[in-house]
Amino acid sequence: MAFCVLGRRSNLFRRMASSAAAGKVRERPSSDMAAFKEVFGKARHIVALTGAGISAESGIPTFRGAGGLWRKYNAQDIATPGAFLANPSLVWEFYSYRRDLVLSKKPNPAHFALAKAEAHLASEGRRLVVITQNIDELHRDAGTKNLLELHGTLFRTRCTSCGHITENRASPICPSLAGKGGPEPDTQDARIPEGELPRCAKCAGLLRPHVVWFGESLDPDILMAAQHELDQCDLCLVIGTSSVVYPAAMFAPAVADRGVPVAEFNIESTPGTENFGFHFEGFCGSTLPKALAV
Ligand code: BJW
Ligand code: ZN
Repeated sequence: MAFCVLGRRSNLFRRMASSAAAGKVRERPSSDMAAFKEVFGKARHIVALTGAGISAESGIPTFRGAGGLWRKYNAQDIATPGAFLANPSLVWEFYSYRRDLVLSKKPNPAHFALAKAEAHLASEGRRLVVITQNIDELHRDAGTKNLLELHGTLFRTRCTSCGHITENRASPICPSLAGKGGPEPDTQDARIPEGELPRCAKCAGLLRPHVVWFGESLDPDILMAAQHELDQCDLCLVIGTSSVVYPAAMFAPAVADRGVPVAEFNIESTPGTENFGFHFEGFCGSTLPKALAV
């Protein structure tokens, strides 16, 4: 699987390099909604690849761009295995804060548009599946059933000793993290003793959020399932992602590479845009329900 993904990436880079070398000018992506709707009306297997931008209108911060989490926090200090090893208290404060924030938020019209489209298409023997990089579970809350969560979820923990994975929506997740808010950036203080951080009910080991940090591999079963959907799809929607984090960043360009229509919904262009046939600029809470309305 890893070989297949890496192979696709190098093919993509080769294709980009060779068209640049040949001086080929790519057509700008179309923003013709009627043309998109014609493609959507005929598609039988649709993959929607989503990122933090789809939850922005629910009040959940994105990572990059104005107000993004990585503007305030250094990802290396807070979203890597090394960061957790060095200061589990800081990392837990960050995730506890985000759990509490997300628990107070609801899906928005973009999440609901995908869930509604999935149900409608299913009634016609067609398929829509959401592959999300988000860990906020708002797609589930909106009613999406065909869902692959590439980067895990805020509401599962994994034991660093025995590997046991548990659903957990408690707020606070443990008494020592009650009402702490987000950690101050660039601070190493306020260390909660490890014994007072979330612990495993089975073996008392230190728990960690069941999410995928930088430098960690994605769950191979989820990655394989995502690859299967991408291989089968005849339309791909790319919604609210900056398309800079791998392996997700190469999914849609690889689909476009085999001639399948790809439509991007974003408030701005991304490094992926030039590979795609459609680009709808604007808040996806407005553009997506229009695009998927039947
Ligand atoms: C709107 C909107 C509105 C706003 N409407 N739009 C190949 C090349 C180079 C590097 C690598 C590589 N392969 C692997 C790497 C390393 C690394 C990586 O990709 N680094 C890059 C940054 C360069 N990848 C990994 O480490 C991955 N692991 C892996 O590949 O394992 C094998 C391996 C390891 C090491 C080396 C080689 C191979 C794991 C990545 C895990 C990412 N984890 C995070 C944190 C998860 C937990 C958490 O949430 O805390 O996942 S980082 C963060 O970025 C989070 C997101 O899921 C992810 C993507 O962000 P996303 O969703 O795109 O959000 P933003 O904020 O970037 O963009 C929002 C977009 O919305 C913007 O475009 C806005 O314009 C738009 N928007 N409002 C529409 N209303
Ligand atoms: Zn355990």
